[in-house]
Amino acid sequence: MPFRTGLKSFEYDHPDHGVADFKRAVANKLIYAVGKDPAAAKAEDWLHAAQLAIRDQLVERWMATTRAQYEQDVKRVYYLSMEFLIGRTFTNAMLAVEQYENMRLALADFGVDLAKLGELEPDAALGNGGLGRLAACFLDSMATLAVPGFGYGIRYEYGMFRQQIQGGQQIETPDYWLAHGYPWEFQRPEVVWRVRFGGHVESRTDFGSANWVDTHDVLAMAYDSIIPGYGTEATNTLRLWSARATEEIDLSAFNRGSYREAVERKNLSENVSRVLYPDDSTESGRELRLHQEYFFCSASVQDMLHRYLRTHDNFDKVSEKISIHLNDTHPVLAVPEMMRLMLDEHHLDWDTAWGHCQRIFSYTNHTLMHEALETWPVQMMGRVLPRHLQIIFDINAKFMLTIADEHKHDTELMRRLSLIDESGDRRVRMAYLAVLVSHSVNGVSALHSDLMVQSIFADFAKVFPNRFNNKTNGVTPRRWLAQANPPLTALLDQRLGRGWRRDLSQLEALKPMAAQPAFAAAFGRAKRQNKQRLAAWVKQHMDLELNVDALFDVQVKRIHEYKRQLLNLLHVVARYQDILEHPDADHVPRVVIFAGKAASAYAMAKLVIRLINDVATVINQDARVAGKLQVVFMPNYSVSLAEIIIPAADLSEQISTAGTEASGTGNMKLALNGALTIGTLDGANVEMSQSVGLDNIFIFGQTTPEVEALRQSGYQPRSFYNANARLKKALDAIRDGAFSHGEPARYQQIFASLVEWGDKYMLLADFASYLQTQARVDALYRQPEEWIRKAILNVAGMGPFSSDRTIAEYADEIWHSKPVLLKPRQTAP
Ligand code: B1H
Repeated sequence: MPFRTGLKSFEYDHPDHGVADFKRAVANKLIYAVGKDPAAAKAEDWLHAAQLAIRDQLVERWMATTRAQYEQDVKRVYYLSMEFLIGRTFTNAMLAVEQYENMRLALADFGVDLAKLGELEPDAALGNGGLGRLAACFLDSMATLAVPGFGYGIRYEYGMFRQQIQGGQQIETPDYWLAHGYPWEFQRPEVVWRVRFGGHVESRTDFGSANWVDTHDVLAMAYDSIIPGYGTEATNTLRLWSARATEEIDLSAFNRGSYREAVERKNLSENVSRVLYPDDSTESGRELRLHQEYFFCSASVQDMLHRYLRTHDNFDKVSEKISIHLNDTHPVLAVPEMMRLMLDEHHLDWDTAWGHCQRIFSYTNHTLMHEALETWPVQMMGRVLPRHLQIIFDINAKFMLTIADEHKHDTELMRRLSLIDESGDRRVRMAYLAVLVSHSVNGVSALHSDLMVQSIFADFAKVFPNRFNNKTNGVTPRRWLAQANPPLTALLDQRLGRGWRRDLSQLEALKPMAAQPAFAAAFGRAKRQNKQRLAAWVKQHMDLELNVDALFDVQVKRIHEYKRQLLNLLHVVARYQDILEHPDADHVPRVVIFAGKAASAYAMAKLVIRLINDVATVINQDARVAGKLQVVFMPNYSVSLAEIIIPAADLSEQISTAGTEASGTGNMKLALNGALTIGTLDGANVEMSQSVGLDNIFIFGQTTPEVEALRQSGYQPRSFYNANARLKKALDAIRDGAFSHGEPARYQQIFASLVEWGDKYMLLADFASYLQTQARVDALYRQPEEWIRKAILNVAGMGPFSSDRTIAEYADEIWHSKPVLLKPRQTAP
């Protein structure tokens, strides 16, 4: 409840926008908030002061948006995600409120370079890869479209680990991103929810309420960050939960004289939000992870029900006012938690509560890979969340009854659909619970959504045919073009105006310009500037001089066997061997750039990183290929590094085995920045090829049905190895230690996994097609005008891949939410 003061007037300084206003604001922040004498201030102090000055610009809008949401009693959309890969905020916020230039000039008057300050800001890396970055792009688009969207997640103390390369190998070091504080967040010590674990259940009635007692409790404290929309007043909230011990120290232990025990218990509770699990596309299944998932689901659901009940005195309208979107299965515990609160705390009956849940929840599936599908041992869940396990059993019992009824007691079907996997140790299938509760289940590209209903959810699709749909992913053009690529942005603004930032379909107007020599030349100059910026980074951080005339061939993403960095590397090795064999031939110069992290426990992925680095060392030191081939592994791939690499790419490698990459979003970012794609018909590559036209993209390799057929017929990788001399030569060099002098056996496992152990992702089957297509890439690069024309047509075709389009579809077709209406901005509140 607000604190009534009886105040008559309340005046505060509205932040102004001019250069002089910014100078004053930054000076005041430096003195009064940072507490630094300008004579002693370090770059970080100026950054902090400037961030606070920009933050002031957002706060008024934020309050106005929140007020309008209450006044209009809007339907709120809660986006629940274990990951939000935000990256840096400072430049993004300045661009959102169109104050970059004013801030630059203001700081310049103090002798401070804004561009340099921006690079000091640490990334908020609270995510692994595509799934987490998608959540961040969605926050940006929800705000920009004035969707009343709230992100809910975990405020990890340690985000994605930092990757160092030592002796060619990945070393993980902790990312303590909060070391200097995080100026974009507001701690809300008064917004605290009790989250309970363990204990046992008393006085339970079937499908009714129960008493959950003797629990160990942890507190969830809210931290709010402001998410500004672009070109709108609308400003949303990302609320992240931080774990706190229930009592600062356990007084009873303290009084027993066991101070250490008391402190340890506090530490254990607070471990819940300590660290992000660094496993992309694989499920780790650890008990702490279960704690994390429940911790943030419980706090979020309690929080949103509390907000609802502030303005409603019963649950009748709950599904008209609340939509909860599950970003993969990681937040599925929100479902039994919602049921528990409705049954046990608010005493609704089962059918009413379940009905509300079915209207409230929707779910996105992000992967078909078996090892990523979350299941929790019944035994573990019973120990950690006994009440929730009961609720899940009750949900399942009702479901099984209906299936038995409607399908003539088909026990085989019931076994397949059950929320409990009864083979081996019993496990809860979280994806099935998500599908069962949700009124909408979507995949993230057309291909993925088709495969989803044909494979992992085939039985559910028969039972609930109307529940499944597609929402192809997108990326925010604000960060991935306007912010990351200033030279191209300037050119687009000059030719198209500035409207593409909010309506990316306007890029289509570039199509006729692709053939204009003046435009093409300017486009080429912008690309070259970005390549020079990347080369400067590599020079500074890796002491390597890149040939900027070379084709920049880029593969940046998590290191995973299914993404086939090794296929790329086989091409690199074959190319190297070809240059050595034909030294006088006319080779198109290339710089092959890799970046990405391997999950810390994923030995094969780490070995791939080491091989890339070993190959790079050999090739970069070999004078015979100087100027013709260079290989770079850029360490510590992150959102901010992506912003440097992506605008500089000529060629985008999207080469996963068909049917394995759910969508990809890097593919969209690279094409949006004028890279041509070499890729398989996988994920969103399929739709990208339709949008840019097959003449403007390099598609190769087996299609999904071909992959399937080859697998069925008994794939023999060795026959491909024996049949292709270039493939054999490249693989033999790796096996025999050409890149691991002194330790010839180092890469035998890699050879074996491909040639002897079945080559799960069929690199060898696609190698020939990949090499032929790489030769077509070279041929096109010899015709710079044709290359640029196609690059422009790629940018022109990226309109549909804005996350604004994606979010508009979610809002219309899944959430049924309406934008919040905001009064035009006034100077007084
Ligand atoms: C994607 C994940 C993922 N799919 C488990 N699945 C995780 C699975 O910590 N875990 O346990 C973390 C992440 N991430 C990616 O989602 C897909 O591979 C991409 O193809 C897709 O573009 C992206 C966004 O939809």
